[in-house]
Amino acid sequence: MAFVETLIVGAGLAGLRSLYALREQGVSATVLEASDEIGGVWNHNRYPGARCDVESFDYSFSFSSELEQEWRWSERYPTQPEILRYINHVADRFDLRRHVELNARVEEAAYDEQQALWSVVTSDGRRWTAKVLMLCLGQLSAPKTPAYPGQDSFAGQIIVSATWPREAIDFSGKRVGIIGTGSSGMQMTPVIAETAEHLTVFQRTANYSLPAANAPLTDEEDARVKANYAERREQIRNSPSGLGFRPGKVRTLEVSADEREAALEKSYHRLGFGFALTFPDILLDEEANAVASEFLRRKMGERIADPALREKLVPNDHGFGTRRPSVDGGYFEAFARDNVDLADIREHPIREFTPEGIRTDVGLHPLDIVIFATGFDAITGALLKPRIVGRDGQTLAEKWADGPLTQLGLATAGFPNMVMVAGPGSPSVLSNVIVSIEEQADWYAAMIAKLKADGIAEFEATEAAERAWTDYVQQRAKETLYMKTNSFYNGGEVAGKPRVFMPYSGGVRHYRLQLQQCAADDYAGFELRSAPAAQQATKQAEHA
Ligand code: N01
Repeated sequence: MAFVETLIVGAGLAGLRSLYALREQGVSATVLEASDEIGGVWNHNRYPGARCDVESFDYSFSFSSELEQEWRWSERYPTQPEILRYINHVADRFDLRRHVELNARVEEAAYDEQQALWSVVTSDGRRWTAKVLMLCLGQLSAPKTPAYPGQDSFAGQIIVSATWPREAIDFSGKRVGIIGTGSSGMQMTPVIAETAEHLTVFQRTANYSLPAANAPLTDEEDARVKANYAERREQIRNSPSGLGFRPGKVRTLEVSADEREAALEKSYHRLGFGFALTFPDILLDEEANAVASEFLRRKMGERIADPALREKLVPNDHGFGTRRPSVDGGYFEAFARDNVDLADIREHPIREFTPEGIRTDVGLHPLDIVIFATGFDAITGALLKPRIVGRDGQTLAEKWADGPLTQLGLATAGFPNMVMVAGPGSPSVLSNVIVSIEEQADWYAAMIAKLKADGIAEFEATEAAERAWTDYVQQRAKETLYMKTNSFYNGGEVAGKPRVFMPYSGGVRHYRLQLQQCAADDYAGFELRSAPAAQQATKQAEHA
């Protein structure tokens, strides 16, 4: 049984960055990774067209100016292979790999209250013990796949976008079906359409999307950004979602219709996700949101020539931004091709799979390959996959049965010496997640090193603090339009999941200030104990 000061679970961006931060603070750490490769979601989501919709310069680590200067991104929005190369480069460049155990899927982590130690078992029976357990499991990493009647009888191939096979799939001569029209489905559609004999996109909910305006990065642009990288990073850290965009100052309806149109037009072409910040109230006020939504509907409509198709592909059941919009590279245009069709499964649901394909109530779609681009059990899904047992034998799944409870998105009461990165109660999916990861990783590393130096055996979020923070997260969400629509922000993506708003919507800057304040107040909201609570209780009982 190997002992390590901190055991990190997951070798994606969060796990590797946390490992680096801990090592810098002199804390030993090992990362357990289920896969045979590092990279997390960027290792698994290898579907054609997979790409990040945050700009390359900003979807990267800021902890090393040498790294920033050395690495050359090739496009404005990085592809999955390029991000995976970057992650591998970082692992080698900073000698992180030797602290990563691959093929180590954590089945169970249990807290020994007397020893204040986490004991972790992987699926192949290996065991580790650690003072601190750090969960870096991802927010969109537990794939959600439907189970249709007859699915097993399908004679063709079923592929899940989030666990895409490593070997190349040849779509030529194949009839392909994609189920799901979130970012994954929208990204892969135009790419697969180019080679497939026929492509059917099965849409349940139409999604907002902006054109990606992707382009190769020129040497001039690369040099310009690298000359002022520190300034750019500062701007990013102080922008609401960690993307560098500052919200406009004037409210939507305070300007004339012409000015409004001009402002929306400008951000539509230049900003990608910044579109939501053209005016400060687009995600806060229904009237403002209706204006932005209408503008985007018109823009999407202009990309679809066929009026019947336009009616179906343009969303009309929710406001822009209340669900995660997409940034696409030719999604709507793909439907103009002769080999691409839309199947509206809201109107005509999928009844069953047959050996030949998918049957809806209007007939059979003959298919050779079906792709599930059906998303994830978001934010809590991956955290609840392993059996995590805290004090008094309580599991994390039991503790969070009515929704996640966290002190500052960091930790939960009853699970001492356990923290999570980019989990519920933190900006996570509402931010450029690398910004959130770096913020938390450095904060945790400083905290763990300090508590070690101070001889603290156990730290634990208090119930009062986690209740207060979780209520505050809900209250901030109520100031927005995010609860108006079912989405993976609020548990609406999985039947039976508690409907609570999970990410913190107050922005990365405000979140950072909260973390700083917590540390300055001697880790307010946490109990710090020089000996484990259980040992203290035993001693008290002996002396009684
Ligand atoms: O998943 P999603 P995703 N039958 O949940 C449909 C990040 N990401 O993998 O809305 C039929 O958005 C579902 O329909 P509905 C990014 O944060 C980023 O696409 O439930 N359909 C929806 O259309 C993104 O937002 C990038 O009615 C079913 C789709 O599947 C997040 O990951 C790229 C269904 C799921 O959409 C998730 O994106 C990719 C069923 N049973 C992902 N179940 C970039 O950076 C679900 N659906 C660009």
